[in-house]
Amino acid sequence: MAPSIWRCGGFTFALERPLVMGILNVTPDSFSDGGKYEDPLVAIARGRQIVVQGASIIDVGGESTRPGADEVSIAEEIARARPVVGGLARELGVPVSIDTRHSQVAEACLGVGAAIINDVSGFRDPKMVEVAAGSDAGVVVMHMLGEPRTMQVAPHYDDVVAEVVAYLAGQAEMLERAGMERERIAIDPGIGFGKTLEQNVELLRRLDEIAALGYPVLVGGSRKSMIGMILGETDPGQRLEGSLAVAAWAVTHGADIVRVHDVIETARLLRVTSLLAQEGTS
Ligand code: HH2
Repeated sequence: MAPSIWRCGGFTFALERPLVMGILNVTPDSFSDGGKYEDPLVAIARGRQIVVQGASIIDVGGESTRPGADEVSIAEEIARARPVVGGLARELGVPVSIDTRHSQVAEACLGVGAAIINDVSGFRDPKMVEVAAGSDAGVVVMHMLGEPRTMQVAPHYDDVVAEVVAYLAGQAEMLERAGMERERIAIDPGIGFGKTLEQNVELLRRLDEIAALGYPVLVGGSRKSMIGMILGETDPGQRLEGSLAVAAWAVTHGADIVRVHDVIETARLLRVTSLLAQEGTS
């Protein structure tokens, strides 16, 4: 059955229409917005701006997980993310999410008001499970094959959708066994995380099989290389139309949340798709 709410700390989303999660990377090396928001004051100003533009969630990341990215120290990741999460959580009326694979970073950011843990490694680390279960935060469980440094080296699946579905179902059940309420859990197929173009396309085509698990579904295709490959476009800043196409496809095939760089454009797109999806509007 389709989920009706997603509970994230003190916030509860009624999943009546799709939500925009605005990306705010406070890193020097993210594939699209790296280096733009390293100054916490600039990052906080950008956070405010994307809420005005229509973001219902701000996702702050202090480590790039692009293919081949080098790892940063935990201390550095906390130093980058915590002031921005804290600043935004204090002043904004929307939940702030921390995009991290590291339990210490999640814990530090929950301490300053983060309402969501977005873990691209899908809560594989028992310490991350402990931190999440001991909080009231919402979580995003994402599928990634291996780890960012090597994930794009010849990824192989017999059936990518079946394997991603089984993984997400298993991790979500594990979180529930650890004491987390079901209504706090969202799932994400992890576009671009250990997947070829064909495998990403297959996941989007069969998104309904992921949605059938009954958790809110998040899709993050924004400006990713799958769009670059389809359009022959190497500059991530020139992938807007492709990103909008992926967002429109995702929300009409079961996604509840889209994670995007281009917030105002996506919010406007979703106003149209949401109206078209409503019954009895003609
Ligand atoms: N993609 C990225 C990072 N975090 N989280 C979720 N839940 N889903 C995603 O698809 C996802 C994510 C990668 O994109 P970005 O943050 O723009 O780049 P980088 O990892 O280089 O910082």
